[in-house]
Amino acid sequence: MSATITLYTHPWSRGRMARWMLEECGAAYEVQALDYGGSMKAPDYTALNPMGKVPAIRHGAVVVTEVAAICAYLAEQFPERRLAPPADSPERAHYYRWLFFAAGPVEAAVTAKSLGLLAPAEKRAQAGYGSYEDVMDTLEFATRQALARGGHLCAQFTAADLYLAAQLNWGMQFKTVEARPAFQQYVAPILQRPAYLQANALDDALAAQLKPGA
Ligand SMILES: N[C@@H](CCC(=O)N[C@@H](CS)C(=O)NCC(=O)O)C(=O)O
Repeated sequence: MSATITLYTHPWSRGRMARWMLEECGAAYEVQALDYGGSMKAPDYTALNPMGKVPAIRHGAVVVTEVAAICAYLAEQFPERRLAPPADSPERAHYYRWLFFAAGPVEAAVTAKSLGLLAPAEKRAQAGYGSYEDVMDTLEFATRQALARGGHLCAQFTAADLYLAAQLNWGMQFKTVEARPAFQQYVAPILQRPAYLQANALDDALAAQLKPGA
């Protein structure tokens, strides 16, 4: 792993998930903290991510945006960390299934719920997430299955657990995800991982350095 990795982030953002993944990988990386509405929307950053959002990573010549994609990419760049099931293993199916479910229907339903913009009952067939309740029930199915097999979505901890646990934890804190017992039991041990604690400590320290409102 020779090329430099740069993490573009804000300490109070989804960038926390990307940093957690970098810590899980044991990656050496530089951090570029951007401010909301300022450097995040400046031309030198929108040239990398036209969305003007964080996180993004630059790794040598490539740029990766979208937290789930960053997690999947890094898992493949650091195979020795075993953060994705082997490509030829049936476990890979669970990995893809729940990683994409979390990045798609979960993210969309939770955001829609928090904005009061959930699809009305007669339009649910057109919404990828269907209904908020169906998404919660499917998450209950996934987390119960994970708990029954040792606490993880696949045979071992993977980037899919990192991403789902981070989303559930964030959502339960902000009350956009119901605090169901299965969610709490699934998330609690994952949040004890040393890489999670280290990433949070680094982002808390970064937040303390930022000027108010940045
Ligand atoms: N789909 C993106 C969402 C990124 C996102 O919305 N980031 C927020 C911070 S959590 C952001 O940068 N907002 C600033 C803005 O839109 O101006 C991902 O998963 O990475």
